[in-house]
Amino acid sequence: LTRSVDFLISGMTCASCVRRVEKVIERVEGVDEVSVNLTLEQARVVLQNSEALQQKINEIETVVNNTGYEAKWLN
Ligand code: 9UX
Repeated sequence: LTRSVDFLISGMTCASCVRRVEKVIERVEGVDEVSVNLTLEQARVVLQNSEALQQKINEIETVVNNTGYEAKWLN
């Protein structure tokens, strides 16, 4: 079972930014798929369903923020 979660990602200005954000999110345990759209400034993340879903969302925000961008969960 998986869940799709969307984030607003601020601060990306080129395709390399997009790849950088995708890579750091991909490394989070429990993440199955990541797709970042530069124009929409959004990331769509497919996560394995878990009872720690909110913690996973917080972790994704933190790794993106630590990479120099700003992620905000779109709930
Ligand atoms: Mo492109 Mo993004 O030269 O930080 S990688 S702007």
